[in-house]
Amino acid sequence: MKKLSVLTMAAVFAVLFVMPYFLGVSTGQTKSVTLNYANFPPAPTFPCVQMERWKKQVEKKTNGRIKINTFPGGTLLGAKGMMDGVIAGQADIGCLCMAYQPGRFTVTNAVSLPLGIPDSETGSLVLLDLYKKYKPVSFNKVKVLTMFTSAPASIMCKKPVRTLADIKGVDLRASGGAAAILRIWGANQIGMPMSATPEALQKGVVQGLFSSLEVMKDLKFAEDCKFVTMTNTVVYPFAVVMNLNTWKSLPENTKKIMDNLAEDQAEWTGNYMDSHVKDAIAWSKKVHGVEFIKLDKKSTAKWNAVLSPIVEKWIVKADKKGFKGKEIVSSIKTMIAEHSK
Ligand code: 3IO
Repeated sequence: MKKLSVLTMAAVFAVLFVMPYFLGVSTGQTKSVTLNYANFPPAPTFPCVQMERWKKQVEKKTNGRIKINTFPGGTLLGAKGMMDGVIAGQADIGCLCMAYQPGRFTVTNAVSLPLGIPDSETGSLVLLDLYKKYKPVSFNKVKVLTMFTSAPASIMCKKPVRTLADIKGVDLRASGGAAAILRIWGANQIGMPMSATPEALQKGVVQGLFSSLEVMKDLKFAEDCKFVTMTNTVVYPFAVVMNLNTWKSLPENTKKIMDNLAEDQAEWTGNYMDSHVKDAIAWSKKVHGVEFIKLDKKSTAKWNAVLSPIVEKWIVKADKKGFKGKEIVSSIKTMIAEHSK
């Protein structure tokens, strides 16, 4: 009697759990879900490096229940269509630079005001905090997985820019808040995503760009831009977003794993960026003989002094759109002080 019931139980167990396994039928617990993750720049750049890191973390922490297919280089969605592509479900996940649609992401783009964010780690944590504090409506149609920023931007150029007089009329590429800064310095600012910049530089459409310096190595800009002016002025903000239906379809424990990863991922990306900028500077000097032009204290003060109207103007504009411009700026200042300790 006892023997039989053990056998019966073993048979029932086999039918329920073991046989489906051999037949390739998944039970609820072992079912694996594959998600597509789109990114706009080429694979060696930092938005894609952080994408691969996030993929690895999620696959490991979910024991393979979630698989991520990554699409760098705009192969699934491009720079400007990223947000709408994810909303429409053309990709489950997308990494976007908010500077490419400055009117769309008013609150979070405020981290691109000249407020003195010292590095990417600080910028990334400030941006994520800002998002959590204000939960801007511009992200209502997606799930935000993380946010981060570039390192502060400097000028990479085919000719030397040593003074404010040198920059007048030079064709330089930048987007969003960084673009406003170039214009006030007197450059001929040209807007385009980073992914379009290598071709523009090669064709001579632009003489240089204003962004973080790791691209000197990752996109080989050191081959064309033999001069860098170390302005360290403004960061570019990024968001990683997920299609809402995809998010709702995920198991609770997976959602928890992804939520718990948000801040860790922001910090990791900031750290990676900050150390990679140092690598890229050393590499550009050694391999391509790039000259890095440092501005002394007096010049730095001069370059920064002309920027103050930008913040004032942004506050007026944000208020008109119904945001609390002044409060947002002072929140950012407080968050910078907290995170750069
Ligand atoms: C950036 C964008 C794509 C790949 C590498 C990058 N490094 C800094 C940025 C910031 C940015 O979006 C831009 O357009 O300068």
